[in-house]
Amino acid sequence: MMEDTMTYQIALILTAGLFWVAVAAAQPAGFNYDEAEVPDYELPDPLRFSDGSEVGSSDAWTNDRRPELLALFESEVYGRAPAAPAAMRFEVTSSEPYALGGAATRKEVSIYFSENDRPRMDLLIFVPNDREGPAPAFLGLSFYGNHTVYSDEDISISDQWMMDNESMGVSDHRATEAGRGKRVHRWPVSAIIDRGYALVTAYYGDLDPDYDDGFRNGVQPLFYAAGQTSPEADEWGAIAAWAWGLSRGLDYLETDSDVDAARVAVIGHSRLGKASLWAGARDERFGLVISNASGCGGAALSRRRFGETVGRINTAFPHWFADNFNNYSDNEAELPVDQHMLLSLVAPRPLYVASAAEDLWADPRGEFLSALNADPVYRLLGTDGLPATEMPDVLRPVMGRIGYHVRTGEHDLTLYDWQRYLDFADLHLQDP
Ligand code: GTR
Repeated sequence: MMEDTMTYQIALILTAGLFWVAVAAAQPAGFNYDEAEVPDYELPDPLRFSDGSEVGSSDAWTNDRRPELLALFESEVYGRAPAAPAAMRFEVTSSEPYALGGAATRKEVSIYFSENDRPRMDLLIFVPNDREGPAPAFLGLSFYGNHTVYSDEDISISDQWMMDNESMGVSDHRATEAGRGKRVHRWPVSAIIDRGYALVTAYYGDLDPDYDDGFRNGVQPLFYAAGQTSPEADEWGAIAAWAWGLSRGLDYLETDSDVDAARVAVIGHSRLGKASLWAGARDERFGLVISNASGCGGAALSRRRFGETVGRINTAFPHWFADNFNNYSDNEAELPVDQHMLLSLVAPRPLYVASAAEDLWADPRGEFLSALNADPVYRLLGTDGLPATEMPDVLRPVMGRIGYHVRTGEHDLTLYDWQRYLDFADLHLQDP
């Protein structure tokens, strides 16, 4: 009997071990997925100025340290971006008051950035009909466009460049009818509406197509100085353009009386989680900021050598960051910042960071540690920060002014994640 139990336990341990070997094998090869192999590293202190002096008060943080860090992330990581163009204008192009069987009003709104038709950002908006006053909202970009978010056949299909993907109905870099509703699992519209929130989305390629096009398309050329043909080394790459677009979405929402622009949560998954964090860090109008599996260049610490690295991300995606970020490829210790400082820039506003246990490429522990190392800034500003000192087990969310969970499964944005974000929004965005 004893022996049987022992055999059983050994079998369990072996199975678990084999499972994690398989999980690691499913990640890009040649990178570290072994906790024991993470070299020592030292994080820069958000509560010390670049000259080494201490940030002793919330005023010193807000007036001096926060701007110092923001400028460093601009020049060294994502690149500087301009203000909204003077020519920006909005046009409501459709409105359906009986969407979702009458539960929501569905609208489409185009944001024009100049007198020209393109570039242009097309918003898809669902607002709950059962509400008192303007609704709080979630705002996020999608990978394959508005028509993938919900299956209604009158949602417009983007005609912009798109990453080829047969299962999303994209061929020859164009979306087709076949993609309608193909991403509903990432956008649980009814669940969001039922909880009293609006949902606002747009296609990220409206801002900047996700390939290395030499910045000829997208929004950057609108702002080139005479003779300029690509961004300077400290100017915006694609992530900053996506983040900029999120702020333009919020500009529109400030004019829409169905939505409470002071209660907008900005959300994004993966590369779009990097964009939602950068949008939330720069633009203090966002009332809540959510990073879903944003990984390297998002919530995960760059100095912690686990999963994706700065060198690899700069090589695989040369158009994502400011050119200056290349200076830190395989040279992370020289970065004047690390990603816990990006999270700190959101303080004291509510921030949620989420990981998935099998998503080793994004370094779940590195994402948790980043949130933990942002906590002192939240506390200096008089909030409760992250109510955890150790990484919680899977499916054990923790929620203070900073929230964190790691769920089971792979790199994705799931209903479980959304339910936690809705719980977190209930804590912080209701009855302001
Ligand atoms: C990967 C990239 C990640 C993450 C992901 C995604 O290839 O290495 O940093 O952004 O793409 O956006 O799905």
